[in-house]
Amino acid sequence: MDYMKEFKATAEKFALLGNVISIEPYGEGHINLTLLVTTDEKRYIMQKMNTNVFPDTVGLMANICGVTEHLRARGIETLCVIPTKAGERYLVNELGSFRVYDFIENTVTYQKVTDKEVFKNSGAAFGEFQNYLAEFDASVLTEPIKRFHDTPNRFENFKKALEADAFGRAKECAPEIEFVLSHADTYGTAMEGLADGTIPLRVTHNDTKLNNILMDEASGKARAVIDLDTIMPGSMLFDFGDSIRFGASTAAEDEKDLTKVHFDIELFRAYAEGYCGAVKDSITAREAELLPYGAYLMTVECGMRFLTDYLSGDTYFATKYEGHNLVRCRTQLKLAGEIEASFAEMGEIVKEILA
Ligand code: ADP
Ligand code: GN1
Ligand code: MG
Repeated sequence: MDYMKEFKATAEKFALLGNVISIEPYGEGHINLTLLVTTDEKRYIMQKMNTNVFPDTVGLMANICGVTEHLRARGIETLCVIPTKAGERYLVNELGSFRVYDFIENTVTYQKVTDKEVFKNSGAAFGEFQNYLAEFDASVLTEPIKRFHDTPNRFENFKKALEADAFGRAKECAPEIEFVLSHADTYGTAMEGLADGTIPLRVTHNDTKLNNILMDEASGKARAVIDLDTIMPGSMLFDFGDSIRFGASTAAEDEKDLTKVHFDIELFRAYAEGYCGAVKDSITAREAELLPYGAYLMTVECGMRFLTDYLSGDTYFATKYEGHNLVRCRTQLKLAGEIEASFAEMGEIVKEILA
């Protein structure tokens, strides 16, 4: 696709500095179409928002503007929404719904951990982000996706997709289906704890993978937490767990060679040091006890979601080839099994850190 031709007129509707000289696809997100827009003065990120996943664009952009204004007022670097020339937060035209952010320069996002220290820094940053959200008035937020980390509900959706088997793909994934079905009794703990009050309901990010944080190119310290679409009430277990799911693996989320995919307990330790160090004053004993479970839950849930999407014909996550979601599902289920087998050791590490 000629991205410049397709999206130039759209980009020019925003209050950009300079003239647009190029537009190209950017990053590795699975949900929005992310474009790097370069003008003769500076760079921007323009996103065609995924309105199937996030139908309430008004509420979504209000959440993002509310949270980023709260952060900016405290001197914390964050996404900066660039309005349209007409002063709107986003633009709807015949191509879709678009928003623009300043490009945060001199930063990198990692698709895989290459340095333990950088991963620890990301843990500290997501923990601090949790602290900032705790000060934020949750009553002004809308819930962009209902039941986002309600794993038992995800399991019900998985079973419906399996039952329908609309693309005849179930026969290719018997071991994965068996794994998800046989772990059914492990999915309820977080939702039960939130319902009975033994786990505090907090405002959380809910999508804390390593490529949703910008790290300073030079120092390896975190600069800004991004991808703020899923900020809503949730549990600390979700934020901690999702970072471990993605980052404490020895391979990429879509590695095809499963012999390369392992849960790395030393990466878990590094992240836990960063994260727990930041939230030590607010984390409850029950949350601390369940951090290893949170890592397992987010991993098995993500595996189940990739499998559901594969069975349903790949309509939710962006895929680059047929079978991409199944490849992703396999890495997640392998990791989930290894994490489950490491609960005792992980628990000791958390205890040591919080002692
Ligand atoms: P998705 O919801 O599809 O995951 P993201 O908002 O996470 O989309 O953006 C995809 C990628 O684009 C990020 O992982 C990051 O690499 C890059 N990115 C997004 N926003 C910015 C920004 N403001 N500055 C620099 N890079 C960004
Ligand atoms: C999606 O948007 P992105 O690519 O950062 C997904 C997460 C999954 C993740 C798996 C809104 O995150 O929930 O954990 O893919 N986001 C949404 O990599 O569904
Ligand atoms: Mg993202």
